[in-house]
Amino acid sequence: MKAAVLNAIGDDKLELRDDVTTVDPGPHEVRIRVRASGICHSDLSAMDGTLPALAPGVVGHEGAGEILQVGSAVEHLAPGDHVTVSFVPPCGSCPSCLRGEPNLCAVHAIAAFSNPRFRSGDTPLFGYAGLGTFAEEVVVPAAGAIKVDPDVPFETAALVACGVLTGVGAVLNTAQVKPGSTVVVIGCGGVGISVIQGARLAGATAIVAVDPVEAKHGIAKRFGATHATTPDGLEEIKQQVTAMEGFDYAFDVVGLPATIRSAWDQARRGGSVVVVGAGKGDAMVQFSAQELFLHDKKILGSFYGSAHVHRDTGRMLKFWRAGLLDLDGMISRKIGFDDINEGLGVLRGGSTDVIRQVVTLD
Ligand code: CXF
Ligand code: ZN
Repeated sequence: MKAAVLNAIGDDKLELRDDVTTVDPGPHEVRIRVRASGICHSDLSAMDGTLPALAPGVVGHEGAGEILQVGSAVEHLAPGDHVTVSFVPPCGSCPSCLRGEPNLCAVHAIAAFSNPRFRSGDTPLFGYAGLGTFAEEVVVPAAGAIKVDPDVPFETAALVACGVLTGVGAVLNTAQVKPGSTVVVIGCGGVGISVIQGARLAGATAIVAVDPVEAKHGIAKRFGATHATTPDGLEEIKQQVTAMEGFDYAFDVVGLPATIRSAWDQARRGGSVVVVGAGKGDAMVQFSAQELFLHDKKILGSFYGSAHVHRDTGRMLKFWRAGLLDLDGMISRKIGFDDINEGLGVLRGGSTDVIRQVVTLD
């Protein structure tokens, strides 16, 4: 089958191969025919070493498709079921799962670092984040396949698997934004736009979108931002919107020390600073010992939108059906397998009008 292979960390291109195979599904695994895969910034972060990944491997972690085969112990899924895939399949019995934090379950996520589920000839290939959705088929733990209604387009479902759960989940689950709040969102890519949509859904009355690319401002407003600015104009808008008190919630959706620090500076005393952006392991952010206590701000990390993937995937799709989340409008480009490198280049270049590109694998 076809798969896009990252041969070495640091490569800026994937090798498009047609000789890749998957392992056979074990008793608790399923084989999925991938039908759509979003291109997420974390795929670039895997390639350039910002986020941990193993090479050689198949990239892509935001996908949806159809079940082809189920392992002998899998009872809740059957061939033909439509599913999204999760990069954190909840095991259901570890301390994180038992305390109601299945997004933090490390059981399958760690196993993925020692179990390559693809091969090319004699070479084992790892699936990025336990997935590898830039391939025609994947084999994943059954707990990481989430059934969706068959009328949901695969492209729409794919977006939920990473960007939408991460962004909307950060608002509804992590921050629990209250109606009437003021919100600032730093970074207007696919996840930032999901945060903006989540804030609108939660009833925020002011949503300020911040992005250095001015062409993103109109896009952000289309998804619910009430104001949009480059970083330079942010102080002035903060003054207008919050009378200089600062925002109730400040979301960093970039993951750089400067943007995380800016989120801190934009939050009011007692407000919440939510770190959604996936930053580097060695990038440090500075806070003074005094401001940490004096400002009483809550710094909240948000991994995978603090989501319960089996609860929240259906919840996001209900919002979509009710017209409360515009998922289809987030798909700016549909491209084929052969265009994956071009799509990665478009994302890397910070293209002005692209929210999400989706690779269709029919
Ligand atoms: C990432 C987090 C690290 C693993 C891959 C996905 N989140 C969003 O893109
Ligand atoms: Zn992602």
